[in-house]
Amino acid sequence: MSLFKNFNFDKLKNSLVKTRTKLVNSLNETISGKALIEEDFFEKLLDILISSDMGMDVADKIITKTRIKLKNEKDRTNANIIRIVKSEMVAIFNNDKLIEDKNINSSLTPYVILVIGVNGAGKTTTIGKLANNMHKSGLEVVVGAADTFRAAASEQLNIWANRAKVRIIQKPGGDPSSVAFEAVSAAIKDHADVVIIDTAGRLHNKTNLMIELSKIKRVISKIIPNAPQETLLVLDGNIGQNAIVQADEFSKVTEVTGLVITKLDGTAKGGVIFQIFDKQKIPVKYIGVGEDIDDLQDFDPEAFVSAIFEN
Ligand SMILES: Nc1nc2c(ncn2[C@@H]2O[C@H](COP(=O)(O)OP(=O)(O)OP(=O)(O)O)[C@@H](O)[C@H]2O)c(=O)[nH]1
Ligand SMILES: [Mg+2]
Repeated sequence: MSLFKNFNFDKLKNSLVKTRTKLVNSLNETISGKALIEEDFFEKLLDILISSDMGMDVADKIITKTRIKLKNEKDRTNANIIRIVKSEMVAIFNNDKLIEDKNINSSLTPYVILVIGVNGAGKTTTIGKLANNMHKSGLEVVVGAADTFRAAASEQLNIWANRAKVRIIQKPGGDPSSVAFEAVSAAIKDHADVVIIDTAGRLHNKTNLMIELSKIKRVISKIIPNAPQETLLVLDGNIGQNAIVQADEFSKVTEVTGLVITKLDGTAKGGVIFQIFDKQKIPVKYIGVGEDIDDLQDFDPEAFVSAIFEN
């Protein structure tokens, strides 16, 4: 039984138009008409990479490695430089330990996914899209509306659950952990494959957040000892550096096993995904490329880099 694969290169390319326009146009301006690489080329390249929010460390890593590789290259054409830069961008994501297995081990079912993140990051929307993708790939999904803080939150998830044609467990005004408990119990009873639990983004402080998340986790693990098997942190791709701060904060509060970067369609700073990964070393599992139900894709570094460069 494998999790869905939702991937559409054209859609990805279209969603990254702002990031691409900024990065590729500046790059073309920098290299056009130059037969040989000049020293200041690398400085300009550094600026270009930083301007897409890749961050100084990542940009520096890419350039240092590109320079080293170029020393042994006979082909010093612009096309070849770009090829090396692209491969070094992809290499940022290379980490053997982080090669993820998206297969669900049937002995672990239901596979419980807890979704966390600040207010407005895109948690509920991501759950709707994820539930839809999984349902379409033949998995039985239950979603739990454990964001009981806001009356409209449950209704919003309900709309997504209807669209995705999956079951929802909700208890507006109730205790988040009891919703989580009921969602997992219902999934076991229904022999469902996956449970996805929505949580509130608005928590007054870190202590509250920690208490609530650990309570949810404790309650779930009473039913399934190794659950939740996945804790996805949803980060808004538009917020640049703040996403790093949020990832740090949430990692202090609870173990985060995967990242979802949303709203990449609205930003010219799509490079932030490199920086987040480089700093956190947590696999980026999915990316949000729009507001529609089909707009959640598997993250593939190679495709992502190609989509940034292809016109
Ligand atoms: N363009 C775009 N918009 C997105 C994406 N993901 C989410 N959104 C929008 O972001 C807004 C907030 O999304 P929600 O899913 O409600 O965010 P949330 O994290 O559940 O928010 P709270 O429940 O208030 O904590 C909505 O208007 C979504 O349509 C995306 O990938 N692209
Ligand atoms: Mg929500």
